[in-house]
Amino acid sequence: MAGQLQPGKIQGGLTAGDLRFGVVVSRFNSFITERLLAAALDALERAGATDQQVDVLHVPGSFELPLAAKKLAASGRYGAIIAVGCVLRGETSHYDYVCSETARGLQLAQMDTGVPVIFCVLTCDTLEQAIDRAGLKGGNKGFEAGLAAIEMAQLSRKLAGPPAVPAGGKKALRR
Ligand code: INI
Repeated sequence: MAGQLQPGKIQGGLTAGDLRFGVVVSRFNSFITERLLAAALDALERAGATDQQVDVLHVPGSFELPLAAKKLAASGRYGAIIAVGCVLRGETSHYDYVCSETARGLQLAQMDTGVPVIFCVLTCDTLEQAIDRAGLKGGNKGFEAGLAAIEMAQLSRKLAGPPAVPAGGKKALRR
């Protein structure tokens, strides 16, 4: 009969547990990125993470985020990496290159390593737009990134669990 299916639900929780997190932060536009960083750390702390579970690393600009994120991810020490940056449109096409390569590089970093890399890079036309997203009208994208890191780290750990399917089958991933 239709409507009886109760599919197994796989989801990551929002508690830090024993997971470790790496945060890589661009110094460029630090007025914004330090506010994003503070909110990301706030989210991790509220989820139960301690000083020993979080490492913060700074790089010159957003363009440098992917390499640092990949190295942190490849170290095997972290459940997730958060990449924090802010790119503001200028008068030339520089903005477009920095945005696209940063996004592409961060996606590659997580796909190559299998470690979640959270994209906390603002790409804005104006400083006002960035301020709105770093603690004003638009909330703080850093806090959202912290929560996303915890959820994806938890989820990745579940998905990496033993593939064995004992009796009870599809419920095996539900913990
Ligand atoms: N880096 C940023 O993070 N944001 C910017 O707005 C920005 N702009 O506009 O130039 C920027 N440039 C620096 C770039 O990320 C590299 O650090 C630099 O090109 C050296 O590789």
